[in-house]
Amino acid sequence: MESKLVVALDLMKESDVIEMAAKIGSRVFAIKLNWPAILLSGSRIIRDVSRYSRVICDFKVADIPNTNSLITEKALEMGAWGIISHSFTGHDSLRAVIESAGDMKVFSVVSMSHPGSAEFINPNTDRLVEMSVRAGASGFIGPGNDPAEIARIRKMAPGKIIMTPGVGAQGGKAGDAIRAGADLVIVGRSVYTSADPVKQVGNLNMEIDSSV
Ligand code: OMP
Repeated sequence: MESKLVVALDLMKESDVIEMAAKIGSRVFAIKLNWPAILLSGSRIIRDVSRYSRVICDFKVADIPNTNSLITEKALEMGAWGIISHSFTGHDSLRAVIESAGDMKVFSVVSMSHPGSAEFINPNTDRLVEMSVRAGASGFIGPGNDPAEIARIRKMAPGKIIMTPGVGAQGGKAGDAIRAGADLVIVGRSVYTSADPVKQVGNLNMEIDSSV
């Protein structure tokens, strides 16, 4: 069975990212790169990590349509498989990401895993889901540490890919997220700070497989 695990490599050293990607790349669905890795290494790290696994660019794109297009075109040029965009900036902004994404999947953030998400994002989750479906997003980011919320988003958007961070260091369990309807589970610290990341990936893959 293909892995449903996405590992977030929020490491601050280029050689650490590449070393970890080489170790775990063939055992995961994708590797997610966020600003920590990109700011230190430059966008070429997207291409370098793509040698080992699909890459999802977690840029949380959140700007006017023109700027969003420029950011998305860069991710596409560097060979990313997917990109994460905010959606609270509105239909035109998200649409610019989708129109510039080529073959890349676009994941729209509709609910987050940290407590502050309750202030502004969560009260608008349903509207964000509806608008993202209308704009043509491939899927969503939802909170892996809140299975009930994943289940709600699943019902609102059948057929879309739900990717869920918040597992491990933020308290969620991979199996719970999958049972609630997640397609892919994002895990960062509990893999890359583990004494044996390859074993940890194996354990998470087993937990996920036994929950499907
Ligand atoms: P760990 O908490 O170390 O497992 O990392 C989680 C990863 O998922 C980090 O790269 C976060 O930036 C990202 N993330 C969240 O933690 N919460 C969210 O609501 C959304 C994301 C994300 O979009 O990936």
